[in-house]
This record gives sequence, C-alpha cells and structure tokens, in this order.
Amino acid sequence: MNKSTGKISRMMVCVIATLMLIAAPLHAAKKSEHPDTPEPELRYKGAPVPIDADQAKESISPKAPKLTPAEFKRAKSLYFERCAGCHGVLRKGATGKPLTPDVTLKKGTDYLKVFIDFGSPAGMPNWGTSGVFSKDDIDIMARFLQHEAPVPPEYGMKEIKASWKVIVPVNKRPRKQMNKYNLKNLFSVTLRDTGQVALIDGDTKKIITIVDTGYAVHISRMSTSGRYLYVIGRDAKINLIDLWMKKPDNVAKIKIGMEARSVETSKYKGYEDKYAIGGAYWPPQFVIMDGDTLKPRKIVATRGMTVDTQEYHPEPRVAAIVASHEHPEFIINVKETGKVMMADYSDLDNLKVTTINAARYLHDGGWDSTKRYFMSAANKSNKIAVIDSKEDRLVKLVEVGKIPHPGRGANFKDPKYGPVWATSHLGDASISLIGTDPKRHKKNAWKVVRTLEGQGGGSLFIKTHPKSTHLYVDTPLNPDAGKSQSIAVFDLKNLDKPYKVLPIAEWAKLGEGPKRVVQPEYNVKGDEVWFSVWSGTKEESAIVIVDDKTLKLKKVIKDKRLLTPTGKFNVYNTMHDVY
Ligand code: DHE
Repeated sequence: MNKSTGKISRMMVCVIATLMLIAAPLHAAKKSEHPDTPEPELRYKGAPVPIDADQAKESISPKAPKLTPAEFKRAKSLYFERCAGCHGVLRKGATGKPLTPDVTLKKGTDYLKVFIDFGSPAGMPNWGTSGVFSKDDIDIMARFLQHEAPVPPEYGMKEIKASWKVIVPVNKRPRKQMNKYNLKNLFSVTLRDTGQVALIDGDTKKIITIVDTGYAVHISRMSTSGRYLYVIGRDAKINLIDLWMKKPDNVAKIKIGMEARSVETSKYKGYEDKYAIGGAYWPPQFVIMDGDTLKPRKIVATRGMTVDTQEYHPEPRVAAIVASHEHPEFIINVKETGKVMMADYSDLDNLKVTTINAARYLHDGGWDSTKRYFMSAANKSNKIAVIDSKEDRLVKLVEVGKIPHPGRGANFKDPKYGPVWATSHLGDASISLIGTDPKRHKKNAWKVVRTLEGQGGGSLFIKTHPKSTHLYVDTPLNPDAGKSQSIAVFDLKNLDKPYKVLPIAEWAKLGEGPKRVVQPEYNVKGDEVWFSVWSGTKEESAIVIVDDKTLKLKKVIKDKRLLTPTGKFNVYNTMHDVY
C-alpha cells in the first residue's frame, strides 16, 4: 500500500480483487494466516499489543465512512490484537505500512476490504480468507482505518507512581545471601505465556522457584552485583527479584507504560545496582528508577524526528537498552526514528542525552568483546550501527544480510581476521562476521570480513562463549520444521568446515507441538549450552542442555510448570555481558 498504489483507479481495484479472488483458493488451501510469511514469523512480528482498547480515545473523521459506537469498539480491539504490532499503535507504520487517513481515505472501503481479506505478497496477512476475520470484521476494519487512529492515553509519573509497590523494604531484606545456591549459575527462564519466570539452578538443573511477573514476560537482566534480577513483561510491568532471599522472590514492582520490551541496570563504576531503566513501546518513553526499590525518578520521551527523512514520528518505540561501561550512561535504541540515545544518569536533574544518528528500525544488539562498541541492529535497513560508547559517536553503518537479528550477538576470534562480532538474520541464511579490532586489525575493522551460510532464514539468536570453540545459530522461525527444531553449530577453529546440525527438539522427546528451538545460552563455566524447545501452552515444552565440547545431549529438563519457555538468562553471563 504505497503512494503509487494509492493512485490506482476504482477499475484497477476491481482487477486486483478479481486476481485475488482467483488466488484465494490457493491461500485457503495453505490454511496459513498469510501466504508468503510463515505463521511463526507473523506471530513474532505481530503479537497482540497489551493496551486496553477501551482506553484509546476515538476521533471521528467527518470524511470517513460511518461507524456505530459498537463497531468502533470492535474495530479498536481487533486493531490492537491483530494489527498494531506491525502498523504501530498510531498506524504511522513500522514493520507494516502507514495506515493513516491521508493514505486510507484515498484508497476507499472496497480497496481496503480486498487487502484485509486477501493480504498482499509484501507481508500483509490474508485475514479474511484465513478465517480469522469475518466478512463483518473486514467491513468494519476497512471503514475504521479511514478515521483518525484512536490514541491510547499517556502514562506519566502519576500513573507510574500509582503502580509502584515496594513489597519488601530495603531494610527488611537479607544482609547476605540466605540460600546455598550457586547464584552465578542460576538461570532466569522466560515462561512467555504464563507471565512468570522459572529460576533454575544451573548446577542441579532443578527449578528453584517460579516467580509471577508481567504479561508475556520478555527479558531478564541482572544488577551489576548479581543480587537483583529485573524482569519486564510486554505489559510494561517490571519485577525486581532479590536472589539473596532464602527463596528468591519479588521485592518491588512497577508499570512504566502500557507496552514494553526492555530493561537494564547501571553498570558504570560507582553506580553498581544504583539505577534501573525500562524502555516502553507505548507511550514511547524510557523511565529511570532506583535500582533497589524501582522508585521512578525520570521519564524521557523518545518522540522526535526520523533519522533519514527528518519527519516527526509520534511513536518511536524503545527497543534494546545496554548500560555503558565507559561512562555513567544508558544506551537506548529508538526503533522508528533510527536514533540511539545515550542518557547520562550521573545527574538526573540536568540529564544530558547524546543523540546519535543510526538507521531505521533499530531493534536488538550487544557489545563487542571489549565492551566499548555497541553493535546495534537496524533491521529494516539491513545494517549494523557501530556505536563507540567511549567517544559517544557513530563509527560506521555496516551493511549485512537481510533483517539482522543478533539478540546480543556473538564475539570470537576469526582465525584469519581477528576479533569479530557476528549476527544471524531473519531474512536470509547468512551469518555476518564484522571485524571489531581497530587497533591490531585495522583494515578489517567495521567490515563484514566473512559470511557463513547457516541452515536458513528465520534465525533470532546466535551465541558463543570466550571458553568455547563453537558458534550456535538458531532458526526458530524457519518454515521448515527440520530447521526450526534444530541448531546449526560452527567450528570456530575451522570456519570453512560445514556446520553440524543438532536435533534438539528430537532429543527432548516431546509430543505434538511446534517445538521451536530458540535462544542458546551458556552456563557460567562456558562448557554447556541451554536451548528452549518452545511449544504452545497446551503442549509440553522442555529445556535441552548440550555438552559444548562433545556436542552431545547432557540433560533434558521437563516439568509441567515449564510452559512456553523462550529466553534464558544466566546470572553471571548477563551481569558481565558475556556472549
Ligand atoms: Fe523479543 C529481546 C522486541 C518477539 C524473545 N525483543 C528483544 C529486544 C527487543 C525485543 C526490543 C531487546 C531487548 C534488550 O536487549 O534490551 N521481540 C520484540 C518484539 O517487538 C517482537 C518482534 C514482537 C513482540 O510482540 O514482542 C519480539 N521476542 C519475540 C518472540 O516472539 C520471542 C522469540 C519469544 C518471546 O519470549 O516472546 C522473543 N526477545 C526475545 C529474547 C530476547 C529478546 C529471548 C533477549 C535475547 C538476549 O539474549 O538478550
């Protein structure tokens, strides 16, 4: 739905509709929500937005076709549930195209109905022919999209403070570790669809406890001391868990917005455990809090101009956040503007923010091995932005494969090119190795020095460890079950050797289910690697542990409480950014 298609006449709409009708049985036969996008990928990009649709204020546009109040209500909840993940809460466009009235009014109801019904090869799902939307739903949505987007409320200090709760005050908490766990080897495991994390003892492989957190919990991060664990849910709830308690549990919680993905803690010398930061998708803002209580201190909006066209964007979502080791700064990826904000937390009253131009849309990323350079993935631009956290500047935009998705990436020494940081891709099978040593390997620095070929596209995470000679690459969103349920392992001593495939899901011996194998994570010693085998809430999932030396199965963790495990965060490796 771009500008040129906007000029298509009514007659051409009919032609397109006819063509799509011819193609419809094909779509229906595939029983997929979208003919060209594998269902998991669609769900990955377009997960429901946890904003209460009733709170979003409607604004009726006089030129748009009429909707009854009941139809408006229905359209709003369908939009947040199915569409906002890709098109943005305000419909300004993100993974999906903009759907604002200046675009949609020109297209008209009939045209929009066809698109919603049949989808498009560019990535729009076929909501009608897949049976997800009824004919009525399609008609309501086509009219709704021609009105101004309903705007969810802001969420400022008043609301944030009202949500804040210190469950155990600091002076009532233990003064030393009260349990016997080897905390460095503890894993916080995301139980995605139950709104919980499982804390698993990495030595015994037993679940220590299950802690309630926010909805569709996303990531865990550690305080510098290794005592406090921070967990963020998609509903923007942050839970602070004290690992020193006899049985680790929540000691404080807060909600920093209505939708969020990222949390991090201050790591600069002198500020250990002092501050935490949460980044929200809606409202587009980040919030700095006290590290031990989550008391909210400062809210900073990310709204502003885009890096390339320099147009105002009202909804630039906060993606990955890392804590600088060079300065008292948080480094914040702002997705839709394509800018990196470096917020200096040494003086919150006179907050200095350095804004660095990178590229759209910034998503995830991690440190190079020296922890000076932040390697940030601009996934729609197929680039990695290299940010120098010492000099607070952009070093280079490095062209990589299609839709880089590194997680935090992987650092190792290429036998020929020296230290590299690597990313895999959602959009193709390549793995790009970028030289990261501007001192001793100057001519290789900030260039793709080598490209490996993995199992296929649909990769989300890649991992190695300083003590390992292996590189693990997952492909959970690959349409081929053989690939989404296994892992490719490269030999770092001989990168020309073909990769080995580990049949992780098969080793888990589970019943029915998608059994996507996702996110490798090492233990503290770097001699074993944990993988989630991720199925639905009604199916059995597992964690499979592989011996890193022999590449043989070491252990399968199964437990009826282990529902929909995805991310796993080893305490020591997360504290020290080891990857
Ligand atoms: Fe994530 C990291 C956003 C879907 C598992 N995910 C991140 C980060 C962001 C993000 C911004 C970086 C956080 C940081 O470093 O501070 N993820 C999003 C989305 O917007 C998206 C595409 C859709 C959504 O609606 O949420 C999405 N993510 C998923 C999944 O479907 C995954 C595979 C399973 C799940 O648990 O939901 C998933 N995302 C993860 C994991 C990390 C992550 C495991 C952390 C990786 C790490 O090693 O640090």
